[in-house]
Amino acid sequence: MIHIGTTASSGVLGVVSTKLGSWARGRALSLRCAAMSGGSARSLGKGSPPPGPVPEGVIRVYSMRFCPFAERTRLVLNAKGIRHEVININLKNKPEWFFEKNPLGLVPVLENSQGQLIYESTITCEYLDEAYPGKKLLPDDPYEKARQKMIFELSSQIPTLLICFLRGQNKDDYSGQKEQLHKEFSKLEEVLTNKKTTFFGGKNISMVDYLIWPWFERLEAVELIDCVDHTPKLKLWMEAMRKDPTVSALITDAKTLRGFIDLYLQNSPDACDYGL
Ligand SMILES: N[C@@H](CCC(=O)N[C@@H](CS)C(=O)NCC(=O)O)C(=O)O
Repeated sequence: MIHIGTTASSGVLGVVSTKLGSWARGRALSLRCAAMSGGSARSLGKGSPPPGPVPEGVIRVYSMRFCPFAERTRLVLNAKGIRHEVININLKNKPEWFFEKNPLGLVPVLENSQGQLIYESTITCEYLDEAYPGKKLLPDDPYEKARQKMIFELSSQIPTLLICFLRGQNKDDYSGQKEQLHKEFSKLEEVLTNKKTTFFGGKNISMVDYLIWPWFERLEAVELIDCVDHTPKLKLWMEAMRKDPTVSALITDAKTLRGFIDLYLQNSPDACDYGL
């Protein structure tokens, strides 16, 4: 476990682990280590010195505590128990050197000890699944893998719609936009209905669940949780997701998310460190 930055959270699973058996305790511990890998450190901004090389045996993720895209990468890192460190970036006051990590200036970015850089959340997740041993999150079977990717594509309008809501764009067409979101959720409901499984990839949680989840985590904060009222299977999926130890270790409560969102929309340089 490695800390970067000036603060780190206390273990969120500390209390839980005392009530569990040895296997579960070991699992909870590894999750706690992952959760404590610097994910709650203050962000680095303009003028901060570039971080040194990544130590051997560790992978670094440039992240931001509230970023749904970076959350995908962090979920995969934690689900696979990969030793990693987190460097949070102040996205409203980016360090100059950050563009050398990703010319697009976006998080997440992975950096390994060979200095290789990987950006774009879905690419980082697939890279981690392929490059690291342990639990495989994407199926080996080419058709099943393709199916996961198709389901992911079915969800691809959701981020844009939610971001529109957040920014208060098209306020005059609020109900039209909500209807659109309903339709997007219905597509996912149909998948779960046809598959007859709790998760999108089958009876166990897998890559596609982790990729889609961060948007559903934010529904309450953006006051759109009623958009799943007509999709009971999706609701059950959300419940099951919340119970997954990897997911629950990274959940941010709706009030904190709202606090961050308000500052972020005001372009406040304090947004990314909200609550620290
Ligand atoms: N397509 C990218 C999107 C990543 C993204 O938009 N990240 C946001 C934070 S949630 C960001 O870095 N924003 C900084 C900016 O827009 O300048 C991915 O999937 O990784």
